[in-house]
Amino acid sequence: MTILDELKWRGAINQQTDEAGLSDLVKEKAVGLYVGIDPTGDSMHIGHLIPFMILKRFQLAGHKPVIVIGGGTGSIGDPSGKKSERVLQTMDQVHHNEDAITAQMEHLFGQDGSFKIVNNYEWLSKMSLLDFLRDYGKLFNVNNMLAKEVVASRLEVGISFTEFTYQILQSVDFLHLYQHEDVQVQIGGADQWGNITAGIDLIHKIEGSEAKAYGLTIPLMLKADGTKFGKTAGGAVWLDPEKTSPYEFYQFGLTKMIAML
Ligand code: 485
Repeated sequence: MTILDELKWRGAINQQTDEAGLSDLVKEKAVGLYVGIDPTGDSMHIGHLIPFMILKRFQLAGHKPVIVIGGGTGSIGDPSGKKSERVLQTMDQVHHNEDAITAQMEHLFGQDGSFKIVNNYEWLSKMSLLDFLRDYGKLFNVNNMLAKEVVASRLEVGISFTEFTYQILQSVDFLHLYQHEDVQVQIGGADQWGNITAGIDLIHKIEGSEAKAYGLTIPLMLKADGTKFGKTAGGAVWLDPEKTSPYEFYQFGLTKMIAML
């Protein structure tokens, strides 16, 4: 049984870009995989935990996880799953949140060096506007970008050019990690499908259509009553014990999640 069979058995896979290709790859070698998170708060919440626990399962199976802290993308704001435009965070807020999330990741993934944490601020902040437009913008077709569910669902209320470009930035990340960190797989929640597939398309355009890059999404978890998992009457269920006590966290219903973890 491969790690992918196990995840399937757990009901932890929503969509895959190439099931057979990825299944062959994980049998062949230790694969580099990544999950990204934007530092929009100073703690992860329970909704983040599941994709990162799945990344951790790959680590335990001998693969090589990379965690991307989105200092660059977090300063823009992912429109995925948002009904209206986000308010920009100050760069001070972004950097403060990066530190808090990085500490939580170290806690989750351990200190043994079998994973890597990188911050996309490092490469995205160095890209000039002309590089962005010439090297990447030219490879994105606006018609395809408009057709992505995330953008299409915002056309009536409107979307700024800033948020519209978000999918390009996340695609540049996947390409960067493919080229420099030996990453071939991106994992995210179901709302990340459009961003992940945009990244694979970019890799294929730049590295050739035979380049082996794959995407896998995890189902959005809903409570039995159909409402969003991870929210209580008081707000989100945080991993920071100062924000949600271990008692409250347990009460929230860890038992409901055990099969997924
Ligand atoms: O290269 C990347 C840069 C940023 C991101 C991913 C890859 C973050 C991503 N765009 C995003 O917004 N993720 C959400 C976040 O940061 O809160 C959530 C997703 C959820 C799951 C979780 O992150 O909404 O589905 O992927 C880990």
